[in-house]
Amino acid sequence: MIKFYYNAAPNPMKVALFLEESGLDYDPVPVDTRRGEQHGATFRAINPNGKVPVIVDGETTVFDSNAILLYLAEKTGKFLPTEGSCARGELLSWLMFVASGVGPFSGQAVHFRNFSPEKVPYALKRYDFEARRHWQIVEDRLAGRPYMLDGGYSIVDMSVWGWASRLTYMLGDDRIMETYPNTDRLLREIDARPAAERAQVLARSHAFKAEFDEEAMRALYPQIYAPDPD
Ligand SMILES: N[C@@H](CCC(=O)N[C@@H](CS)C(=O)NCC(=O)O)C(=O)O
Repeated sequence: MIKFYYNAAPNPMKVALFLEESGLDYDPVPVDTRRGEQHGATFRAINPNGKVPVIVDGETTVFDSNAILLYLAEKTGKFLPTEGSCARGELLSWLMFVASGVGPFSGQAVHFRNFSPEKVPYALKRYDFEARRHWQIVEDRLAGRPYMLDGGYSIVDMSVWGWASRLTYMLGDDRIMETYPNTDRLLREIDARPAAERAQVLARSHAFKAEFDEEAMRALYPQIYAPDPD
């Protein structure tokens, strides 16, 4: 059975969605990142990057949410576009666009808006601007097509869904979904799927630490406590 190391954050939730959509048997293992469990030797042995999600499938360990989505889609043959090099090219392009653009810029926008110990106007502006630019590309892609890929609901939509639910918080803008109506439509459609509801039940089934105290800050943002570079 697949072991699934997770918490309730956007990247693990994409994988929870896939596992629930596909009906694969899995054993969820909570990793409380605010308590620093991602830095323990046992967890580091399976993911040297010290982040969730990770899956262990027999002899195979896969870390990074988008790598896991691709691995599981290829393993099951589900939520991939139909065959053909154009479809494959589209899949890889959009999946990597989310992995290397939407995800990191969204994460930094959240960080500099909500967690940075100093308000750095330039960093705030850059990441807010870049996050909005990437989300506008998603929004435009979804204009006139129901899903990110022409072949139907796929792992790219799951990957977008993980972060889309955090847009309001990420950009500090209560009306942001009015700016991105197509993204909002996809988010609501996926939220209403039984698999997404089960993924949310999983997220709530473990009492992850809620407080954002010094232990959590040290675990998640160790650079704050690191010596200044020369
Ligand atoms: N690129 C990675 C990012 C994973 C990631 O940042 N995970 C967060 C939760 S969403 C985490 O484990 N944070 C703990 C930490 O940074 O120490 C992915 O897509 O899986």
